[in-house]
Amino acid sequence: MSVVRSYCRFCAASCGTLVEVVDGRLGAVLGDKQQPLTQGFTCPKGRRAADLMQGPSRLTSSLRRNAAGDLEPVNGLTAAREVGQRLDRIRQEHGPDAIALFMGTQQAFTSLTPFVVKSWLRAVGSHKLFSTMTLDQSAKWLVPLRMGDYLGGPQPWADADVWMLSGNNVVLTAAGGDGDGPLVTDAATQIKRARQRGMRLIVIDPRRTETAELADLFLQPRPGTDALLHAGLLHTVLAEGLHDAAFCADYVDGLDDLRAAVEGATPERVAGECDVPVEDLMLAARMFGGDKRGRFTTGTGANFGPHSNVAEHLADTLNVVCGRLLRAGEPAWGGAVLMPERPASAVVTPPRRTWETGFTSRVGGFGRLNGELPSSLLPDEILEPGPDRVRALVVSAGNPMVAFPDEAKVRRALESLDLLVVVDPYLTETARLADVVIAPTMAYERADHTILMEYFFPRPYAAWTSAIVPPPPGVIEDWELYWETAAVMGLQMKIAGRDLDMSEKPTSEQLLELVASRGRVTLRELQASPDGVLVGHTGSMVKPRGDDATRLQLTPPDVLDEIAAALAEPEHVQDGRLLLISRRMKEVMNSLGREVPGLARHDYNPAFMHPDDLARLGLTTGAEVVITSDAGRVTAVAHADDTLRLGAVALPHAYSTEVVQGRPGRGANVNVLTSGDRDLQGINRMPLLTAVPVTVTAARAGGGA
Ligand SMILES: Nc1nc2c(c(=O)[nH]1)N[C@H]1C(S)=C(S)[C@@H](COP(=O)(O)OP(=O)(O)OC[C@H]3O[C@@H](n4cnc5c(=O)[nH]c(N)nc54)[C@H](O)[C@@H]3O)O[C@H]1N2
Ligand SMILES: Nc1nc2c(c(=O)[nH]1)N[C@H]1C(S)=C(S)[C@@H](COP(=O)(O)OP(=O)(O)OC[C@H]3O[C@@H](n4cnc5c(=O)[nH]c(N)nc54)[C@H](O)[C@@H]3O)O[C@H]1N2
Ligand code: SF4
Ligand SMILES: [Mo]
Repeated sequence: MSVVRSYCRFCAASCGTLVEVVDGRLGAVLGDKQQPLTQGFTCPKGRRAADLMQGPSRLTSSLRRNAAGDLEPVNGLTAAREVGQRLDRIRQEHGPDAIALFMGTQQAFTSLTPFVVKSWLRAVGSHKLFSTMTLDQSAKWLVPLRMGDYLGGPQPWADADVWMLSGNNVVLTAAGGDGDGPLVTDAATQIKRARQRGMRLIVIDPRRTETAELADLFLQPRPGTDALLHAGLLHTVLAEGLHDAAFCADYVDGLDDLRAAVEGATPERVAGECDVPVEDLMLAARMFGGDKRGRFTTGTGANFGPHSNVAEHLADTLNVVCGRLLRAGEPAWGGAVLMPERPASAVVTPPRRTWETGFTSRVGGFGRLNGELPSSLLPDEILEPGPDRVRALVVSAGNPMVAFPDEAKVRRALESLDLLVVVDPYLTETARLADVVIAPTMAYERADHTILMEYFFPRPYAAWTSAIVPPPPGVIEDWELYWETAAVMGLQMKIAGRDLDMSEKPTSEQLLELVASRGRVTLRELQASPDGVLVGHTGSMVKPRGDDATRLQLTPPDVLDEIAAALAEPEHVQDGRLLLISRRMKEVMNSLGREVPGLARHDYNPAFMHPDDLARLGLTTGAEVVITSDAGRVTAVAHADDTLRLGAVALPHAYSTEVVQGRPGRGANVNVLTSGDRDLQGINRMPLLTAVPVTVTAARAGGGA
C-alpha cells in the first residue's frame, strides 16, 4: 500500500488529499493537513471517492446502441472515431450548426476539458454552444454586459467589514461570494475567523441554512421577492445617504434615475411584501451601507426567481453605489498563477450587449452571452424543424434530463436527435437516451492542475496531481473524444492560441503544459511540489484611470423597465399555494454521489416542509405526497424541516424515478414541475427554478389538503 498526495476534483474547493492506493485501486481518502489552503478539510463526497469511482454503477466501458436498440460495450477510442464519422456526415449534409455541445458542471473540474471542447466546437464551426451557466447564475454575466465592467476588481473578503449573502448556502456548497476564495474552501471556518476579527455577516434566505446559523443578521423573506428586497435596500441606503457619493460622482451614470426607480420600494412596503420585519430590513441596509468595505453577493437562490436578471443587477448596484470596488493604488487581485495575469485598472469598459449583434437563434431570435446560447433554448433548437436545426448533440459532463426545466420536453428533444453522445462515468438519465456513451476517466485516474479553480482560491496557489490509479481498460480521457473526432473530421484545433498538430495525438501532460504556458509557474516547478505552491501576491496594483471617463450605467432603459415590472407585479402575493424552492444536499453534487449507498441519508430527494405546514396537511415525515405545479406533478417523500419558512417546499434537484443504486429510484425530478416555455427571463432565457407555486396533497386518499 502507498499513500499519495493529490487533490479532490468533485467541486471547486479542490481539497488537498492523502490517497491510499492498494494494488492499483483507491483506498481511503483523507484530508491533507499540509495542503496550505484546505489544511485537512474534506467533505463526505470527497472521502467516498473510492466508492464513487469503483462502485458497481461506474461505467468501466463506453457503450454504443446496437441494431436491437440496446447499449453494448465498445472500446472508447473506437467509439470516439465512429462518433467522428457520424458527426462528419451530419456536418457535410446539414452544416456545422446542426451540431451542438452542452457543457455540464463536472467538466469544470477536469482541467483540460473546457479548453478542448470550446476549441473543438470552434473548429466544427458551430454556434450552438450551451452550458449550465444559463440555468444557474447567468444574470452574473448579464450585469456587466449591461452596466459596463469596472476593471479594478471587487473588494475582497480578506479585509471586509461586512458581507451580505443571499440565496447562497456557502457552508454546504463551497460555491459563494462570486468566487471570492474564502467562501469556497472550508467556508464555515473562514466565516468564523472573519467574524472573530470583527466582520459582520448578513444572510438572506427563505431557509435558516447552515450559513444563516453563522450570521449576525438573518432575513428570511418570502421566496421570489429578491428584486423587491434589493430595491428596498437601495431605497434606504440612498435615502439615508449611506452610499459613496464621491465614487458615484466619478463613476456612475443614472443615480437619479435609480433613486426615482426605487422610490416606491419604501421600507414598510418592502418589509410587508417580502414578509420580513421592517426593523431588520433597515438594519441590513445600515449594517451594509456607509463607509465600510465588503460586498453583497448572491447564489443560485437569488438567481432562480421570477425577476432574476434585475435582482442581480440591483444586488451589484448596491455594491457599486457603496463604492465596494478596488481603487487605484490598492493591491490588485493578483491570484493568477497558471493563468495569465489580468491587468487591473480603475477604468470602466462600456457595456457590451453581445446578444444584440452577431449570431441569433432561429427560434426566438436569442443572441449569445459570452459565446453561449441560453440552455433553455436547446430543446427548441432540436425540436423546431428548419435548416440549421440541431441534429447532433454532445453532452460533456452534464445531465440535462434532470438539470433542464420541463423533463418531458427535454426527453422528446433528446429522443428526436440523429445522434446523442454523452460523456459520463455513469449511466445517467441522459446517458440512457444516448446513441453513444463515452466512459471517461474520473478524478484520481487523470493528471490535472488547478488552472480553472485558481480564480476561486483565497490566496495565489496552484497544485499538480498525476494520475494515481489506472483507469478501467478502454476508458479514455474526456479530451480524447474531441481530439479523435476532430482528427477524423479533418479539423484543426487551436488551444491557448496555438494550432495542435493533428497528425500526432498529444499526451495529457503536454496539453496541461500548453494551457498553463502563460502562467508564472512552470509545470516542472509545480510537479516538484506535492502540496502545491503558494506563490504570493504578484505585487501588482490597480492602475489609475487616466483620461478615460467611461461610467457604469446603472439604469439602461431595459433595466428600468425590469425594475418597474418587479415592483409592480403582485407575484409575491401568494394565491394560497405553497412555493417550491431550490436547495442543495451536502452529500451529493447535483447528480454525482447518488449512486453511493449510505453517502446521502436517503436514496431519494426529500420534499422538505415546515412541520406546521405538514401538520396542516395531516402529514408526517415519510408520507408520500403529490406536488403539483402549473407545469406538471411528481410524487415525493415529505420530510419535516423547521429551518424552512412557512409556505415553502424545498425539493433538491438532480433526482428522478429512474434506477439508482441498482433499484427503481424513489426520487422526484423537480424539473417536471418547472417550465421551459413560460416564466422565462429576457436575454438569457433563464427559467424560473425557485418560488414556483405548487400544491401538495397526500399521495393516498384520506390525507392532505
Ligand atoms: N454539496 C453540494 N455542493 C454543491 C452542489 C451540490 O449539489 N451539492 N452544487 C454545486 C453547484 S452546480 C452550484 S451552482 C452551487 C450553488 O451553490 P448555492 O447557490 O449556495 O446553492 P444552494 O445550496 O442551493 O443555495 C441556494 C439557497 O437559496 C435559497 N433560496 C431558494 N429560493 C430563494 C429565493 O427565492 N430567494 C433567495 N434569496 N434565496 C432562495 C435556498 O433556501 C438555498 O439555501 O453549489 C455547488 N456545490
Ligand atoms: N430545478 C432546478 N434545476 C436546476 C438546478 C436547481 O437547483 N433546481 N440547478 C441548476 C444548476 S446550478 C446546475 S449547475 C445544473 C446542473 O446541471 P448538469 O451539470 O447538467 O448536471 P450534473 O448532475 O452536475 O451533471 C454532471 C455529470 O458529470 C458526470 N461526471 C462526473 N465526473 C465526470 C468526469 O470526470 N467527466 C465527465 N465527462 N463527466 C463526469 C456526473 O456523473 C454527472 O452525470 O442544474 C440546474 N438545474
Ligand atoms: S467535494 Fe468535498 S472533498 Fe472534494 S473538493 Fe469539494 S469540498 Fe473538498
Ligand atoms: Mo450550478
